[in-house]
Amino acid sequence: MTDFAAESPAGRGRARGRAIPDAVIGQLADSAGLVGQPEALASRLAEDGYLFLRGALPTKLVDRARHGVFHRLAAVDEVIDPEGETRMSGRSRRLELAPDRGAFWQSVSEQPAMRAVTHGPELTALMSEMFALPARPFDFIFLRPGVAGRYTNIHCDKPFFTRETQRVLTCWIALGPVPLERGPLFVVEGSHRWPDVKAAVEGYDVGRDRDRQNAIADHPADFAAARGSRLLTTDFRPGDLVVFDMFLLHGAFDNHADDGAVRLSCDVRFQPLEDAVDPRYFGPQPTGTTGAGYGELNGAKPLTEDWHQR
Ligand SMILES: O=C(O)CCC(=O)C(=O)O
Repeated sequence: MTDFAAESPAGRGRARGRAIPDAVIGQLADSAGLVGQPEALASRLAEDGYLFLRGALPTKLVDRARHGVFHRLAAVDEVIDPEGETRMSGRSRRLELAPDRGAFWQSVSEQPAMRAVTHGPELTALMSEMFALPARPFDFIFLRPGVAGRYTNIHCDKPFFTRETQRVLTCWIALGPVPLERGPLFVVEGSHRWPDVKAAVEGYDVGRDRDRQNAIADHPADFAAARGSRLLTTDFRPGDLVVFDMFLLHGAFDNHADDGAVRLSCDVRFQPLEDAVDPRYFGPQPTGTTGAGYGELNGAKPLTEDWHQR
């Protein structure tokens, strides 16, 4: 694996305002060369807990989706230059023009150009390779525009998505450029094998067990250092994918781009077509994890609201 620090000036990755030291940051291993070899993909996924596929989706497809989303955000005055170097405007008319937050966010998330990415034949074919079975995407997706200061705390996905089947994979998609300054996804190297992580989420269902806490509040750099692990990431380009299992710990760095650039990604889960589905995440009006539908997502909040994903 390339040493990320050797390629990248120190301090480009930050979490909660603090630069991530070189010793705990590393480059995701690119498995794009394994596409078309289902057995090799499955064994790399089992080994590493993730697959990073550089350039897995056609740039044109992803560009259309990004432009579609940013046009909707421009229409509520939150971003400027939706087809160029999209930046936050610092203003919002979202709640005045579209008072139903959930309905607005569902219409942005499920617009045809987005569905062409998340539910199109390219991604479904890839994910079917991972399962070595016909696969289907969850209808409910997590579209994430990230403006300055936003980040995601470390957590794993099992407590959200495995009520009906354990055979679920998350697919995180860079819908635009997400270099280190814009708060990319990171995964905690080797964490899918840690017995205490597995034990902590055993039997835990975020939708039912409201008194439990999934996110790890520790600073990601301290957490990785204490475990002798690293935070693996990259300078993502549009169309790059990371697929990961339900136990792998992950989060996202701060968007600290000094030009106000908005980071755009989405994450969508896949499962085998033959497995039972969790009705919360499927159908024309999915209720989502808590029952609030698309309104429960951070993306449903105006970009000017101060929040981060705990
Ligand atoms: O993109 C992010 O900020 C977090 C992504 C995430 O938590 C996921 O894909 O499960």
